[in-house]
Amino acid sequence: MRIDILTLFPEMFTGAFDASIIARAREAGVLEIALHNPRDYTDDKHHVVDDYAYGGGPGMVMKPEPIFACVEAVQSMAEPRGKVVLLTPQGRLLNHEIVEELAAGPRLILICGRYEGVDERVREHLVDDEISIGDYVLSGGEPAAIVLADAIARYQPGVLGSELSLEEESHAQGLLEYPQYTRPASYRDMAIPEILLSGHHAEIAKWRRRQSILRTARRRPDLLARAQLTDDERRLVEQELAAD
Ligand code: 6GU
Repeated sequence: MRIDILTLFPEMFTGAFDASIIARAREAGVLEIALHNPRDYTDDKHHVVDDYAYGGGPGMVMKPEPIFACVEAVQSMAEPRGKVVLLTPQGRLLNHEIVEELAAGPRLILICGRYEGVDERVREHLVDDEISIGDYVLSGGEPAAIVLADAIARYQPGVLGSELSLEEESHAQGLLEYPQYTRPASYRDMAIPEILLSGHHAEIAKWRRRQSILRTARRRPDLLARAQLTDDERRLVEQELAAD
């Protein structure tokens, strides 16, 4: 998969993309990430990328011409053209399903919004989708692009150690992950749950499923409503929550 990122601050990405999972995906050749600066697509002497808002008001607005020129140049660099996504707090709230959807395509073009906004014509005539990573405001879309690229990288084949880790982890089944422990089995008088030392794989799987369900019920009831639970599991949740 190829991800092109348009940003006025490409230096914000060094580090994030040169370590851990994303670096591994890039080295393995399953993920290509290219950074592009709309400032390089201006044709005036001062490379101006923003201007005052028509109608007045505080803050600068990103000009349309450098963004259109940059996206069009990037689209002509490779096939297919790729979905154009604007990162903005006004976008669809990012979740597991949206990551899967965006990770499935061979190409994605991300535009990082900056300043107080982006000329509306970019939204209306260039962008296919708008994504937000939460209900708070960042000073720009760059951290959100890093979040999205990281989440997408984990869906590329061969990136994770085991394909099972994807299916097991939080949100894949609509549930939060069960508690994890590693050695030592007892640390400062804090012992791990006995069951994990039993060697009974079926019992351990049952315990983990139960922990996932109860943890989700207590922390994220909104997720549990959509998760696929058996009638027995629904009853378990009712009993346990009643006892809280
Ligand atoms: Cl994608 N951009 C900005 N500027 N702020 C955000 C965001 C994106 N998602 C949440 N807050």
